[in-house]
Amino acid sequence: MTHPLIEQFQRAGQAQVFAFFEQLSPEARQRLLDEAAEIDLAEIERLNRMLLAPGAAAGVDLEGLEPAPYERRPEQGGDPAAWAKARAEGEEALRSGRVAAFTVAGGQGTRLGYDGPKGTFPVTPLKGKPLFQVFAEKIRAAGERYGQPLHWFIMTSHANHAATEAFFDAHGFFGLERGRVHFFRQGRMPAVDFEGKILLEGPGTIALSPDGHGGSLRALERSGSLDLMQREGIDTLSYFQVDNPLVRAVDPEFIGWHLLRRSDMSSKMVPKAYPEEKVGHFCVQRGRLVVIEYSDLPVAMQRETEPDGRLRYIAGSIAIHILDREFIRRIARPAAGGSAGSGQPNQALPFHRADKKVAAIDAAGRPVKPDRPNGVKFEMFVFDALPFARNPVVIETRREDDFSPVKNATGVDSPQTCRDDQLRQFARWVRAAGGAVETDATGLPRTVFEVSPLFGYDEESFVEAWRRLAPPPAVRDGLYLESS
Ligand code: UD2
Repeated sequence: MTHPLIEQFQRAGQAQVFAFFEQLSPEARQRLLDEAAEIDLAEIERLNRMLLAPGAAAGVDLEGLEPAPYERRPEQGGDPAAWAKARAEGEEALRSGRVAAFTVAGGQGTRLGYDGPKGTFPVTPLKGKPLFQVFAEKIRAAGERYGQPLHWFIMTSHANHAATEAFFDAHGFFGLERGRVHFFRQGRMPAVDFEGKILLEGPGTIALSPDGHGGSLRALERSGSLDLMQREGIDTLSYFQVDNPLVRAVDPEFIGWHLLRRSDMSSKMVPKAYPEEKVGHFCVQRGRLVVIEYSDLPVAMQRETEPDGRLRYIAGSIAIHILDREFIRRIARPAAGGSAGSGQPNQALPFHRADKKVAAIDAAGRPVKPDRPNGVKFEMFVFDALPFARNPVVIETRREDDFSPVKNATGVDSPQTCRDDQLRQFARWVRAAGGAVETDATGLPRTVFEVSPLFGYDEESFVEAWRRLAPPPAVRDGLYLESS
């Protein structure tokens, strides 16, 4: 049987994708053709050549790497007036409806071992609210505070799209206006074997997986989200990951720094907690801002210190960014956007190679159960857009205000550490408002209570709401501060 698409695959040396085609039902054939149509064969060939071929560049270019400068917080020696100005600018942008929130939620969450979209995972200490609800309430609260309800874009994957939409539906969109919550799927890439041959998961199924969070830029464009933003007068996107409930989903100071600097893409950093913390490192290379993943920075460099004992590569990336709409368009459509702007000839995000155990079938159609990597997945990272950004700005944030991800089932970055960090934050807020709460030496309260983002979603809004309570409640087990 011939078909133009099958012929294209044959010419590209990928005929094995259709090895079982004749045995498939008509519906299964169509499904396989649809999957195959998603694949850009020229792109796969280029990646095979660049990342797989013998002699392909191994490792990351570390030439001329320097630590990146960043804006210190006022309490760390930064200029209080500059931060106040940024805050005012960000608040004005929120009042004028220029800002939308954006969550990348297409990951597979394998490390957590949770079956279901990660955003549905319960995280809060008392109510067990799922991640999506925490973000929804923060976004709702910010909309109420600035008198302008926000749009929220959520990137899903093929695997979790329907379940994500159904979850929001079942929970009445957590009080958000349906018309302002926009779901779209990210793209997929096929896994290949070490010879660059596309792998099949089954006789009629290609081994496809999400194209990385960097795929969000393409997906925003393809899904029509950028056009929607434009129609709604939104030019600024607040980007965060689905695994981090502590994040200030829309942070006026951060937005303000980004806008005042006329930046294409801005980022938050935290000083690394210890040399080998698993975060990316903000660096400058040949005059451009780059993020070097922990796995790519030699341990000796991760441990390097300045004369005063501080870590040299101290700026850890916690995957919180602000992106300019037209910058996203330029990156998403490198050919069309081209060299306009920063004078870059090619602004497409690079792909990274990850060797993985891929569930696949062999040439005889038998399932292989790999016990070590048998294939390669290709992924894009959103921070690879930074070198293309004009005037990128990195600002410092307090870890305890912005970052406590849920990644692993136990140990570091687990539901337990995240729950404790939420409780510490609530306790700090109560104290800042003049209330009493008993804690241990790490600031962890001895009582389990919870603050809804609708009551207070940062220290300032919490203190205002607390002071309106007459009299303020005693902090005890089971206390839930719900709305102001
Ligand atoms: C990421 C960063 C790391 C640090 C850390 C902070 C990379 C390579 N590393 O590490 O430097 O900032 O986060 O928490 O990014 N996702 C998608 N689609 C995909 C893949 C991922 O939407 O195809 C989402 C995923 O749902 C999650 C986020 O991206 O919200 C992070 O993904 P991850 O868990 O793979 O990143 P991680 O922990 O390796």
